Amino acid sequence: MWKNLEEEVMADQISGELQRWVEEIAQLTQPDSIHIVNGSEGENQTLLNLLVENGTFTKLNPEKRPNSYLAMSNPEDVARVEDRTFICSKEEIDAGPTNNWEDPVKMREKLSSLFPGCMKGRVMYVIPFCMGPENSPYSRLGVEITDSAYVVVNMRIMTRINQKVLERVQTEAFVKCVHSVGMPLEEGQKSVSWPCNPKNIVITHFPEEGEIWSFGSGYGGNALLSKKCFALRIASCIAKSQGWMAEHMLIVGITNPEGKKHYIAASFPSACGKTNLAMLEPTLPGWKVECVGDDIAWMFWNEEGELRAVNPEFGCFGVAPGTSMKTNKSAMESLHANSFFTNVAKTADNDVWWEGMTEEPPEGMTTWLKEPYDPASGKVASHPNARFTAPIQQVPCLDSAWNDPEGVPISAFVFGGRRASMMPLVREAASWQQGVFFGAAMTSEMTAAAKGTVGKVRHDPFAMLPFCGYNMGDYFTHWLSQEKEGRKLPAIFYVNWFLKDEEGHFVWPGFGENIRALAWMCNRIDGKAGAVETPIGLLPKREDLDIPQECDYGKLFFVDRDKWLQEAEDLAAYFDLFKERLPVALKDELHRMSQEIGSWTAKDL
Ligand code: TSX
Ligand code: MN
Repeated sequence: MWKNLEEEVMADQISGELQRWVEEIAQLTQPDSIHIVNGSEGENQTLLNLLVENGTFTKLNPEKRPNSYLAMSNPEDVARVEDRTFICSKEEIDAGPTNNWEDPVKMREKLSSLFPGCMKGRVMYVIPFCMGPENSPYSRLGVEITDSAYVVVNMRIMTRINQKVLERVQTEAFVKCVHSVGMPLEEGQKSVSWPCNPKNIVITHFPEEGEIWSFGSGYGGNALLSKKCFALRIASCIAKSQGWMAEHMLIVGITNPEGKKHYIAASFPSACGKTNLAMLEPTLPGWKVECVGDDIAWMFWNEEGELRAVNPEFGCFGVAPGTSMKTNKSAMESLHANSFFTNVAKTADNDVWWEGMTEEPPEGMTTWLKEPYDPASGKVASHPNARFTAPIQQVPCLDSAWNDPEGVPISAFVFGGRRASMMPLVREAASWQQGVFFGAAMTSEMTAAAKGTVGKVRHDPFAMLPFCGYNMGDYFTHWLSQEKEGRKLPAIFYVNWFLKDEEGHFVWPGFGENIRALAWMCNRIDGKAGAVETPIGLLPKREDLDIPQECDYGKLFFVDRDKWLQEAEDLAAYFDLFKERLPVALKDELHRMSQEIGSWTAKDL
């Protein structure tokens, strides 16, 4: 039964624990055949042809977008499903109040009802992958077993897959990832273009074993297990026990006109334009922003006490709608070829389109639901969570150190959120403890892009709410514990690009103009810019922040006492969720802030 697409014998290809585990999963899932993925060009082309043959992929117009493909998913399989995502630690308290917990024994029983025979009639692919630069002390290995060829070709863009990595996973430790679309085929039954099993979706993590099992979905973070499941949920658990950090952060290098460079890592909840910031085109002359990563950062302290960051990923899996030459030229250019698109619209000339790409939709499109597009219908052409998959090496503003095995040194963390009022444009934490408080207190107003009530404020500490693999209270403690003798602690900032005036107009131009706030941060790190102490942190001195003429400093930095007292009350209630696992330091920070705001009178900034 051991054969791959070329009918070779599997036992000749893999050995050790990998072989034992692959055999075990094959016994369980009963695939027709097994293919060990090596990442070669030829193998990739074979899979792409197969995906076109099966109707999963449509090849896009090679004149417009060479070597690129479009997939339309099952309409019931379009996003991550947080209510079917589980952390199965032995003790419920170790998953914490913000995760779904299930008893690992019970969950294994549930998996035993789902996985037997689930790959019948399909090929089982074994994908060895490396997260982070190869030959780096900071990289980690994984192997994903999947019955989805779509997953294989996407993983080939998103992670490092090659012969060398295949050899390494036979002798080195790796995270075990098992994935099935959950749709076995009867003898002679033909598959559908997007196989899945929406009613039985479950994405489950065993942090103590370092294992991930995912069933029923072929989409994004549910199926590309390297990303949210491994690089964030499981890696956050490993990082906690090994003293490093796995964060939901972009990484950029910012160079000032004198040529001095600082790397920053920044986290934002969804719908705040994180990918746009990762590829920012600065409007201030002489400033440069270069991209190391757009989603995840793994960070480690080196012997010199520097915090070094690597991007564990090898590609970008970004939200397409809203991406345009105006909002993100770099992203648009990185998609010119060798890219995949999922749930965007198809144009009459076999290219792609999504809401926001151009002001006017082109004529004669097919929507993500495979229907003719009618602009008068009021229905969208692309799904709001439609995605592009693009190789990171195609990002034009890619930083020269993007693949450095030693990582890049982090000078600052930036947290942010979308708030129409009261959160100033930018502020700096006066201490590490206050900075951790900033992260723990992160909030964002929901937009129409996500489900939920538009405008409702949602807590999303460190933008890790759905991605922390253990108790969030312990995660706060882990952040606080980074403050140690001999370490060059990064500065911590909090930004809000989304302030509005009384008429509901944005008071900050955002996008490339955000470099002005980033420049103030760099100047603060270099000791070249002043700040004013307030109860909510350090605000830029008027003369030290270069804002556009049409902007009003007073509107960008007004500290509304009543609103902040309300915010403090709300935060206290949120923090109560974590009970005895909430570090006292955060309670202290909140208490101090409330006290100071209560007796604060706005001084001239
Ligand atoms: O990504 C955004 N960023 C970060 C850019 C580096 N967006 C898009 C968010 C949706 C994902 C923004 N939207 C930003 C921003 O800084 N700011 C805004 C709000 C805004 C929208 C439109 C305008 C101004 C601000 N238009 C004009 O001023 C003409
Ligand atoms: Mn993300």
